Amino acid sequence: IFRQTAGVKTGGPLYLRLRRAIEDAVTTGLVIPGDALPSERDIAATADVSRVTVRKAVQHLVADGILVQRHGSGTFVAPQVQKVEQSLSSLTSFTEDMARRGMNLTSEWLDRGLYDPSPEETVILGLGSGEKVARIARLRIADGNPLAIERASLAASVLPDPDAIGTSLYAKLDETGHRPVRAIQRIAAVNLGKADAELLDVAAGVASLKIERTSYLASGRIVEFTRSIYRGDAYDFVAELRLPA
Ligand code: 16G
Repeated sequence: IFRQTAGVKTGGPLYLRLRRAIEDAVTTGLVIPGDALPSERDIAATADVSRVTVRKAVQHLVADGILVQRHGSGTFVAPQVQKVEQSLSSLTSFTEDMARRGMNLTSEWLDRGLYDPSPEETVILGLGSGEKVARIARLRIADGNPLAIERASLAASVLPDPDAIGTSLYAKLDETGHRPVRAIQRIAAVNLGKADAELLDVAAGVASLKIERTSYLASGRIVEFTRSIYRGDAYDFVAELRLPA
């Protein structure tokens, strides 16, 4: 790969050509996720460019989520995630979304339990005095790729035993007659902090999507307040727009 860029004097900045060569190698499967990149010095020698050029190309690829740097062990080809197209017009659960796509879903528990609510949770969920909040936080993984971190808060009266959720929160809520029928969802761009980036297996600072979902029961009561971080390189959110009536 690196030799392709050596000795070529035309065609734009060297670091961009090196970057393109590495990106092409990933896209065409010449190198695969988990492969280690040679050292900066070796790449510089093979490609006949300076180490500064190599560093710049690598930095760009890390920021794009194509490579990942692990402290002390080097630079690797990052897991490549096939983009998920997600409709913004139906109120579905993660489990249902993945099942429809034939993807294999696993979740890693980050937290679950009953807690004293924060003032924000008390207000949003309309908690009675002394009522606890059920918090469940999960890393959601599809076909082995971490796609999202979801942190949900529900009234303890709705979810008295957060440990009893199987794989799907919505399936559990369905069982107990608390499945939401409507939700307001807010999406904003954020750059990943270090801890979340590590969980999602991408570089800190990579663009991602912060999603807040407030879900309602038919009675109008808010049943769920969830803050999620979705990988920006893994999702396309799609909405159908119509002329205003
Ligand atoms: C979706 C929802 C999340 C909900 C979860 C339930 C977004 C951004 N989030 O991922 O609010 O808690 O589904 O999924 O869409 P589950 O039934 O698989 O646990």
